[in-house]
Amino acid sequence: MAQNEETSERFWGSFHGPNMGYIEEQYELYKEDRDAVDPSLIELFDKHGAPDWTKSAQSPSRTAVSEPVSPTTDIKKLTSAMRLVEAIRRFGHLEADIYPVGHDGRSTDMVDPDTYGLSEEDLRNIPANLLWEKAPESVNDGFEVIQELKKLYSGTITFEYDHVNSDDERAWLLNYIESGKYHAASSAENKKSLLERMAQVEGFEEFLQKTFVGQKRFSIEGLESMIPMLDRVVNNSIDDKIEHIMMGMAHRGRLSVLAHVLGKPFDKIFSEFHHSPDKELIPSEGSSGINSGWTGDVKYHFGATKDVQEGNGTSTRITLANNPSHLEFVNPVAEGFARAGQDYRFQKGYPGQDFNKALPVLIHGDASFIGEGVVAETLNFKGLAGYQIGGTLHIIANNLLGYTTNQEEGRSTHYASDLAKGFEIPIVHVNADDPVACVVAMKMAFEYRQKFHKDFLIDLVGYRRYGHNEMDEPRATQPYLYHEIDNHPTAANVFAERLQKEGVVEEGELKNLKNQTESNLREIYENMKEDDSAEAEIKSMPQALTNGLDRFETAVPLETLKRLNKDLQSRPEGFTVFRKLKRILSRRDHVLEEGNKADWGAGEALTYASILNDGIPIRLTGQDTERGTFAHRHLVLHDAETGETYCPMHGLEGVDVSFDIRNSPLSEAGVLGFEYGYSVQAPSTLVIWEAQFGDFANAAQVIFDQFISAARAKWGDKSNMVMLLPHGYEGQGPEHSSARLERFLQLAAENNWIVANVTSSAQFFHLIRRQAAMRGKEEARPLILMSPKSLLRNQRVASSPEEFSEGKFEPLRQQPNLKVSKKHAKRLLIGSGKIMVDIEDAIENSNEKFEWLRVLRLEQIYPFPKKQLEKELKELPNLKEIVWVQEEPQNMGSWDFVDDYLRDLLTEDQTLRYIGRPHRASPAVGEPNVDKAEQQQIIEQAINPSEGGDFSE
Ligand SMILES: Cc1ncc(C[n+]2csc(CCOP(=O)(O)OP(=O)(O)O)c2C)c(N)n1
Repeated sequence: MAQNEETSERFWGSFHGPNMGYIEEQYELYKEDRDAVDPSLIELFDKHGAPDWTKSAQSPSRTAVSEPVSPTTDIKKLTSAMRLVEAIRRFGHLEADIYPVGHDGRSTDMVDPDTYGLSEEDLRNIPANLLWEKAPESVNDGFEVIQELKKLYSGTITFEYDHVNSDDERAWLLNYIESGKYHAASSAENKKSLLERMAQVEGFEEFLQKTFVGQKRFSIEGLESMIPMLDRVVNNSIDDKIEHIMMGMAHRGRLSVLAHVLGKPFDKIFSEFHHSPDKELIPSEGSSGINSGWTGDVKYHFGATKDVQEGNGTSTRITLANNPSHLEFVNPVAEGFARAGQDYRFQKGYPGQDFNKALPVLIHGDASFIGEGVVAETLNFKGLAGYQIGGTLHIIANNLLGYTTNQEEGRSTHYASDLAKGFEIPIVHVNADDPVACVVAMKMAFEYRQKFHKDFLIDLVGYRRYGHNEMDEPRATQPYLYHEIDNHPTAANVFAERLQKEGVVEEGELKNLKNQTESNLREIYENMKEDDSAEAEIKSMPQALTNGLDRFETAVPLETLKRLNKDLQSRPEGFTVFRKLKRILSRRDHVLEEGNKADWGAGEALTYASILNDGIPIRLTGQDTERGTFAHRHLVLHDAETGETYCPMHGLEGVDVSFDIRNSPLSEAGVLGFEYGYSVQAPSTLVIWEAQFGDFANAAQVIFDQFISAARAKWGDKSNMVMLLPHGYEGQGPEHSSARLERFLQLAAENNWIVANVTSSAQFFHLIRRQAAMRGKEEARPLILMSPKSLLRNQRVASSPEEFSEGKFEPLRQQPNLKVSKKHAKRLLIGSGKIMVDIEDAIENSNEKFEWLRVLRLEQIYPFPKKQLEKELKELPNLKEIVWVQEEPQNMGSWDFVDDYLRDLLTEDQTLRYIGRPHRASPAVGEPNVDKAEQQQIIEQAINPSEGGDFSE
């Protein structure tokens, strides 16, 4: 007999007498109109089907009429009790003991028997197993069921999983909670070592407080249990042979995490409080390094790595990502780290993925988790094939406050964690004063992640013993809360007292443990050979970054390119490409034949194919990137008959590395952070992110500002990732014209990145191949590329086969198709991107000879090719003026950036002039005709000899 039937039979078997008649009647009604019966009965009939006796030939209800009425069988009471049980499971958290301080007094009637009209006697009359199928032996009746379930759901740990839709997961969670597994008594030994750990954490923070009076450290105090929780993650990861733990967290408690989890040496931490220069301090065992760039960062932003070696030869590496002040933006970065750690890229096609290779752990603030949108963007990755990482463990370091802002001012939800519900993430709320419960919560989180490969969230509820930082006075803004905190014993004290009561430790144990910690730290501190008199050392960027990028060879033999193109043009047998697309793609068949040219789409495909052919994996993502926003790419084909997909990059003969192309979710900050993180952790892979239109990238400004442009200088993190930002004035209005080039140029310094705007498919080919070639090297740096829109279909940017098979990227490029008369040149017209193609067009369509005009394209704006331009200028003996031309308004584009460089190169009798749109508040006009007229005016001015004076000899 199936288990369900058995359960239902047992269930119906408990009804006697008149109740059977009532039930039967109700069941008939339910069959006719389910809404006509009490909801509790609907639930019952849905679950157990028809009452057993109605199935047999003889209706026992009639024969049983004379049986005595038992209160046990009062169906109303029973269903009410069942509703109460369900309410405890769903709402028990509302009256759980999860607040060490600051409980706002909120509770709920939903878990009160009175609400259901149930007395103790009513409940005692119901057999336990009617209410709770798997009730422990010791639980005898309904009343005890309620008591026991309240202990499970409303103690110092509580659960929310009603929003999880999967039956399997719900059953697992329910079983985990109700089997008592989670609250199984910890051994005395475990409790003792937990106390020892709590004493170390508290002792460390107190030592810093006493020794470095008034210095910021964003102490963990009030949430000390976070450390044993992380210990649990590390130990479980080692047991499960997880290779990487990738952590992201903000300032709160970071020094404690660095010291206790990442093994950052105490003396290193102390020396940073002295503001003394970096010393050659030896990392503690396994701690393999603390990153640093040449301008550095404040101590509570640095990350670290630590290798934990196991006896059996396996090892787990713990990485804490460097973190900027901007809260929560590290989340997608750490997720990108994890995905990079899980992907196997040395195989054809998409990369293989092993969730067990990397486990991400994110620690959030309670105010920022609910407040910062990037959190939602990150949570949204969890089920997406290109981004999922088999589950992240989230901890909210919930201290009830955000700076000086109270919870009710900071969010509209009941819990800080409520955002996670929409993503069906199970949530545990746990009282930070109960380290046993905290560790148990983490054990559950870990097991769930390993079983279902999905996210899990722990809301660690504690408080903040000091102000936002240790110099802040919180009593000015939260006097009541801090009155309570001031009178509240530390978590270690609360725990020690409990263990004393349980007879696990003696009185004074905690004091001894803390004395040990204190004397250990004092010894380390006193033995530090600090040299406070040492001059502050101003460091500079590595030599490699100052070298020219010229040394990378990027040409590819024509034969190789032809072979790759042939493979790109083939399809698996029987694959039907959509008719219209087939025609478009077939144009690429002959692009490498003599006399032909490869347009942007063909050149781009050859670029990626040749990089893969060099053994370098590629990950290319963005909104609608598989097809390309402007329908030029088509690197994922859809069989017109079966809908199956095929990526031509996966069919390249002899290529054994992955090409991971993905349409991204609609996000910029989240996805860019993810790709950046991926590129840092997978330095030998070329990571490319594409914005749909260039200026949508400004929704990811924090990632550009805090990570991509500055991470190397602050932290030493290297990335060679590419960002493709469509840019160009084509009459599409304010948000579809400019990629806000000026912002990237303003951030350009110390060779932090390359900013380019190229005008041929071969230039793109060499530039991107150069990015790939610098992978993992000291020269590595990101590339910001203004990518084309209308030029994608313009034959003027198509390149001949030799342009791919010879030469390299040219930062400064001659205007094609213009006869050059260096001797007669009076005006040097210089500009960047699409406007130069428009000018090429205008020159060709003009009757003018243009002997007086020299035109150069600045294809790499940063680093500015000063030497090449100097050389050019030397060859123009009669030059009168340099004219910068751009299609962007004067307060945008490159003008402000190039102005200084160009002015520096002028001789006394030369002038510098700007031609372009005037200063504007909005980047482009809305009306296409106006845009066209403006563009025409700029072009005419640029090539009109009378503009700017008479040049006649
Ligand atoms: C994006 C961003 N906005 C504002 C701040 C300024 N700030 C620093 S800490 C803080 C409060 C954070 O509260 P919470 O997330 O609860 O973390 P806690 O500091 O309380 O641990 C604020 C507003 C910031 N660092 N980052």
